[in-house]
Amino acid sequence: MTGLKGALIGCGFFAINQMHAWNDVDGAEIVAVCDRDPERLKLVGDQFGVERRYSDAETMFADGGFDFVDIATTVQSHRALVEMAARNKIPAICQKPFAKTLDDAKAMVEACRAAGVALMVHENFRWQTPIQAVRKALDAGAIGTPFWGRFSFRSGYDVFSGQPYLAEGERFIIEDLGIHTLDIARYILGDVSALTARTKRVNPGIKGEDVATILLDHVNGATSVVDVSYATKLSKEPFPETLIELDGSEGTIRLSQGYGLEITNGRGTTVMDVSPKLLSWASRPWHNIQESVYAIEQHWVDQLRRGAEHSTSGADNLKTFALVEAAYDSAARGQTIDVRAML
Ligand code: NAD
Ligand code: 89Y
Repeated sequence: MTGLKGALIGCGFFAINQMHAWNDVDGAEIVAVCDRDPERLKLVGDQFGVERRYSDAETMFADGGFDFVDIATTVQSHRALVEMAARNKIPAICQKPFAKTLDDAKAMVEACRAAGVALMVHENFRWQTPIQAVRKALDAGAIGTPFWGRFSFRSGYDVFSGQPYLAEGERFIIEDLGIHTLDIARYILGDVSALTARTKRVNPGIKGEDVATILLDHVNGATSVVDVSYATKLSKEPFPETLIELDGSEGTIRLSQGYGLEITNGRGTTVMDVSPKLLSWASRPWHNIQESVYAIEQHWVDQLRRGAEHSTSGADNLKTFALVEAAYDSAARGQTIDVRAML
């Protein structure tokens, strides 16, 4: 079967990972790149040997010649670019955060549904090797029915040097990083009915919140805590690891710093190393994220070829994005938010 041809919009900091991963993916290649910043366009075009280069997405769509688009811009342009893809009947991948508001996100899902094109959000954290290992252990019934969980990301890593815009927005950690942790909580314990959140800004050099503590009521009756911080200075920096604790009717799972997975149940305790692979182009400590970029891109191609729904389809991601909005709303009003009423 011939490979799919893709076009990438947004040649910034994170797109480098996406382009490396596309080189490794079986069944797809990037044939055109687009960025309104000529320096970034040249850098990515030259580094990855892509001849077709555009400063304007409309012109690229008009020229065509590709089967899907990978939108790697920051959130401000997501709605316009996804709707452009839908108008041109081109399946689209959109980076997180999916949209600026839940209403925008719903409109984007509807535009792609009406156009009959696939839409996947690049919500890659659930594709990380350690997270997949936790999902597999649960599916194998290792701890029975989980009734409680904690999904924790606490770090003092300087994310601002690579992504300076993160210091400038009114919103920071929930929208940027907590969005992944909330998605992992949904992936592991299922959809959420209600949410309560508290936030803080500790770092005086940024505008948004850098600490959030979020309590989730899952539809299946489980309770979990999602706690995220970029103001936590530890002797051994854990970036970018998500740590997980799960208690179930028949045992417990602990995913701890250093990618150790411990499962305790009636048969005793097993300890496994669930470290991500260090891909040829990857570098520590980002390799965990980088491997998941490859995994989600391969999933995009495989499901597109089968005509099957993606794990993080636009429709699925509305349920994660609603948690982001609910968290800000809850923190602002000091109230518990009914998440189901938002969807
Ligand atoms: P960036 O600012 O470095 O790059 C964005 C690029 O898009 C810039 O070069 C800009 O010129 C270009 N651009 C913006 N609007 C455009 C438009 N309408 N047409 C053409 N080009 C346009 O940003 P980044 O750090 O690479 O982040 C991009 C996205 O990736 C963000 O949404 C961020 O949250 C996300 N991200 C995801 C992960 C992950 O693990 N999934 C990790 C880091 C960043
Ligand atoms: O932008 C963020 C993301 O999606 O993963 C980590 C990050 O790069 C910084 O928080």
